[in-house]
Amino acid sequence: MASILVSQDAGVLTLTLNRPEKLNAFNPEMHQLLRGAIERAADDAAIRCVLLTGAGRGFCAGQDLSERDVGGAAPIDLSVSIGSHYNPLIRRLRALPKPVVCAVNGVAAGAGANIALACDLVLAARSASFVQSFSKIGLVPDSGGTWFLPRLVGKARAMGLALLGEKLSAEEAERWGLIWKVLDDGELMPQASALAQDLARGPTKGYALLKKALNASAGNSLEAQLDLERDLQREAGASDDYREGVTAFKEKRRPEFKGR
Ligand code: LHQ
Repeated sequence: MASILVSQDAGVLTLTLNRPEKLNAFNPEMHQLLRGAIERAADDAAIRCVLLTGAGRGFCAGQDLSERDVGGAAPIDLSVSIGSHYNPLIRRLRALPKPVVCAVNGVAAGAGANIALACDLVLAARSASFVQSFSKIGLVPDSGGTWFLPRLVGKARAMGLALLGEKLSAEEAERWGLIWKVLDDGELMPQASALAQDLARGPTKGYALLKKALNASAGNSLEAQLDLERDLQREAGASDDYREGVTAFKEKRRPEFKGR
């Protein structure tokens, strides 16, 4: 069985992490397949939204620990897999010029939690949970965790999550503003797919630009952000979809966006 399942429908590329017996923990093959699928999403204009989820009862338990041999005399250099796999994945998700919806179907732990947080809209099943499990094995939150957490929930909660490594329920995650929405378990995939399909019918170019603006804002002054908004709006205003949006508004009909 492939460790990533890929399917394409109605402009949505659905990627399912598929090592359910390991709660979809990452091994090198899974990284490689996910990388290929995200590159395909970037290159193919027919794909206008990506939906990421997991098979079985977990979303993703981070790095596969059963593949780590920590018994040798020399320590393992963890920066190698971070540099070659995890960091490029986070950068690729953030830079993808299309919305990425994450449907967290079960526990999201370690890098698995932070990969979810790197997506643009995070939905979670009511039974799902988020765990910064790194401290339980003596590690530091990675895959952007130390960047996303304080920005999403504030320093106090970020520090609590990181130090204690306790499970945060999906409902609490929603209340804290860590994720977009919690849904009943049976509703997660139907609603996530419907949302992804809605986004795939949207003004993809405009979405790419607004994603760029929001992702840049954490590192910008208001002055710099105002300049960036001006420049991105110039680009958005030159899109076919802006023309279609205004025309449809005046004609009192639904717009038919082409994504460019
Ligand atoms: C697993 C795993 C797993 C293998 C559950 N591996 N089998 C990046 C780069 C470089 C280096 C280091 O790290 C990183 C990033 C990271 O992600 S580090 C953090 C790695 N992940 C963890 O520490 C999480 C470890 N897992 C857990 O704490 C628990 O399994 C969670 C909280 C995720 C779920 O707990 P439960 O619902 O009680 O399930 P379980 O523990 O019974 O797990 C079910 C099965 O999945 C079990 O196998 P078994 O054969 O006994 O049924 C686990 O061994 C396996 N599994 N996580 N990461």
